[in-house]
Amino acid sequence: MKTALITGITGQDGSYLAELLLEKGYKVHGVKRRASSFNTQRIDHIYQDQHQAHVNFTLHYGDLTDSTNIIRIVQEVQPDEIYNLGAMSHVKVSFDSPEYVANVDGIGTLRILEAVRILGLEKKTRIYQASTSELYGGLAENKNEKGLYDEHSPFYPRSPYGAAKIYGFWITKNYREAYNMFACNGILFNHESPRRGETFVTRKITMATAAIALGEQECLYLGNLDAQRDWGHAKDYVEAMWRILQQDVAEDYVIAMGQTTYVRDFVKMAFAEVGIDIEFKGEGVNEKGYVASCSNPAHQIELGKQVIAIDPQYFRPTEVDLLIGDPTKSKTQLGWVPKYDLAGLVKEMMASDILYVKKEKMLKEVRSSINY
Ligand code: NDP
Ligand code: GDR
Repeated sequence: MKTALITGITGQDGSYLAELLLEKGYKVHGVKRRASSFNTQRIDHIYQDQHQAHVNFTLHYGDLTDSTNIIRIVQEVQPDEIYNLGAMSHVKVSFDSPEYVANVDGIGTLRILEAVRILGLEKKTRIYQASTSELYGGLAENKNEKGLYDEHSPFYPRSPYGAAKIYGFWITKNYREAYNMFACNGILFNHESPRRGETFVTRKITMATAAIALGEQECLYLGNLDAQRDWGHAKDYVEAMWRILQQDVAEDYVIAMGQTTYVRDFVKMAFAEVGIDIEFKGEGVNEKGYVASCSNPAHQIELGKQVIAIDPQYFRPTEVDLLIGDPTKSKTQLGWVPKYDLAGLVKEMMASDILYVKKEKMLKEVRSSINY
């Protein structure tokens, strides 16, 4: 039975990866941060009573900014595999807390690598580092001959998040070369799911679409609708992470769908799931007041009502305009085959958020009917 340690286990990817590894018979340990309110919603369904006879899922309090804590956890767990998914992962927020993001996403990666080295586990422990398509920065001239970003494309990060992650990328590669450690980067393009954080654009859109369709919200405020992203499903992407660590040789891999979509088209796809056609109107894309209107009134929306508006607070000081990855290496070398396409992803996210909004609506009604 293999033992895995996952940092960022309470996040979107951590939760799916924990499920996958438990299915494969691993003992799974996760690092969770102490918070003043519950932060384990995504993994509560797999939590086990620690008093049971056979416990194969254990959580440890910890933080990637705390070296001694990381060393102690690695020593206690003696993992065969570490998946370093913990990060301050929001690109826009990284402009507000650049030093913190450098500490967690950059130096945090070093702390994991050093813990393994200090404890003499270089031969035993394989390390997966959660690298990102944000490293490329979306520069058109850096794409390959197919017009995609691959493992050889140059990097040009466009945010404090990207800059911190580029340190994580190179220090992982350096420890592989310097100390012969099995340490790999997965350069993952955007991946989403019903468990995606509510402030990332896809989830923000699916939650708001459900709320608007059910009469619980008037309007959805977004930033740059002209950005293009290569979106996949997080369930497929955690499978790729695992495959990367099962290879004979440690290497870096791009994980992507190879197709890119405008944010505005994601909006249209989400609204189409609830039978609403969105028509975008307006001259400049990024001007305040740029409108989208509903031309096919379903549910409680009247014809022509503005349901999308631009709010410049969501623009980034420097933006990554277009991302599209080349999954050739991961498909041929890892045998990775994604099960979801974008349409399936949007369908699943919408179905889940409709249910979520309905539940919240019911709870609100019940609460307001109770006389405390
Ligand atoms: P999430 O934001 O959903 O999860 C991030 C996780 O990191 C959470 O468990 C969070 O804990 C934890 N975390 C944050 N700060 C710290 C810290 N100081 N110490 C320890 N843990 C911390 O991200 P995803 O699951 O979407 O992404 C997983 C990883 O993959 C991240 O490193 C991200 O940067 C990277 N990535 C993600 C992509 C995507 O499209 N999803 C694409 C490419 C890379 P808490 O729950 O307490 O906040
Ligand atoms: P991204 O994801 O920055 O690509 O990083 P996000 O969903 O935040 O943004 C995607 C694009 O949508 C545009 N956008 C908006 N974004 C947000 N969050 N909110 C809005 O209202 C909005 N309106 C338009 C953005 O400008 C951007 O162009 C994600 C994270 O998971 C990173 O951790 C990961 O490394 C990368 O994906 C790959």
